[in-house]
Amino acid sequence: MSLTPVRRTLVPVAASALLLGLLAPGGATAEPSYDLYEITGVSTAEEIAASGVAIDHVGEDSVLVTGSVHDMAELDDLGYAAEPYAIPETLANPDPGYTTYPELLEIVDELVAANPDIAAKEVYGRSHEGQDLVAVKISDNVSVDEDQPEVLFTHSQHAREHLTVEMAIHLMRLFTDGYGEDERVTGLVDSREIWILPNVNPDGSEYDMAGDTWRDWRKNRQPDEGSSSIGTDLNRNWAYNWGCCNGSSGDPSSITYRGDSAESAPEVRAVADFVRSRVVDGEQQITSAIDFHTYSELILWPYGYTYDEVTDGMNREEYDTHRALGEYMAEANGYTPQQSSDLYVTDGSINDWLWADQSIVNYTYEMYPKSAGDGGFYPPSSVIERETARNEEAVLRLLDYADCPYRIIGEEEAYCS
Ligand code: 0X9
Ligand code: CA
Ligand code: ZN
Repeated sequence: MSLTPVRRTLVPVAASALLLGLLAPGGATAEPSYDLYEITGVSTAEEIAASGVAIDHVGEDSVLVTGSVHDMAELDDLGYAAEPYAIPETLANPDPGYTTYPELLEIVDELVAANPDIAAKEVYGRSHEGQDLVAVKISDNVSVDEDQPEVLFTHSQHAREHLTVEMAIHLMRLFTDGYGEDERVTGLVDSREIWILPNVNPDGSEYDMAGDTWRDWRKNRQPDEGSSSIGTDLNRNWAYNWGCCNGSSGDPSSITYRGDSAESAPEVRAVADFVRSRVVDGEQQITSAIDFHTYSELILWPYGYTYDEVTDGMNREEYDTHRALGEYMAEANGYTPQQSSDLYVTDGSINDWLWADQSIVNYTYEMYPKSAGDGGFYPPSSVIERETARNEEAVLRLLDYADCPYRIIGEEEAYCS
């Protein structure tokens, strides 16, 4: 992984903050604003992540972070000099090639109407602002809860990671268009029950797209009691080892704020309830999952809260299964496979909860691009088709193994009989 930022058409920093819509008119901010910074001369993000900033990218000798002025002061105290980093001006405006939430809901309704035998929509909850949270089930006999291995795809926990919503749309079309056309896809749709949650943070996405410029928003849009700050980082709000290990912030103004308590974000509670609802006769039906993020082109597996491979609730075979399947998928899409804590420690992430609480073999995909110079969180929409199609084979490999992920290390007898 190397960081070679393309410093073409950089805009002055103050102007860039304005361009990104981070400063309110007159400079008064109702809530803290977050800016992009680069810290050079470091190659690990440990201490930096623990300070409460969000790590955007870990390069060979520099780290890109998003945080508030307050976060930066804390980093300064720790001895890290962060320099403002401006994204190319051409990438600062919302790109209409990305799908808005209302457009997504329309696409889902059309897709379900066109494929009523294999696709169904379920409203599994409401966002903080009251929007429908939707899941799409794809399987044969879709209206029946058959005894088939289930696979979960979650998208867009982080608002600004819009490419992940496009990934969901691509997958929904792959499974419905491919049904009856492509033998492998047909077999998988017939033998598995696929759940796609195409945008688990619609309030955040809408907010990020609603200005004249992208707003670089990460969290949901839930206010915090006793603070003027808005937003909980959904991927720090899950109910396993919540807030345990310096991998999140307790400060509501932080971009990695973990929330008041585990599952305090309605969006997290709703997904967690949905996953719990898939326990039938005491058995979790979902065997495997991917949570899509951007960016850096990585495939990450649990745990994120510790560097240990084998620890509480993760034995050697279980770890080796995660690694082997992660590496097998990475062969298909060219991403870098690693344990998530190798990137930096997080606590309260979906990965750790899905594994520790629900025994679901699961991954975070950090999609395109590899580096900030190719657009960071905001690559042009011209890359959508290529970068979503790129993950088809990797996703199909997960589905192939969904009957028993432990098969990949030859342990199906011990784990799946
Ligand atoms: O920090 C996150 O939540 C994810 N990265 S992102 O840039 N999309 O925000 C990574 C989550 C994976 N877990 C760990 N790296 N521990
Ligand atoms: Ca079925
Ligand atoms: Zn993310």
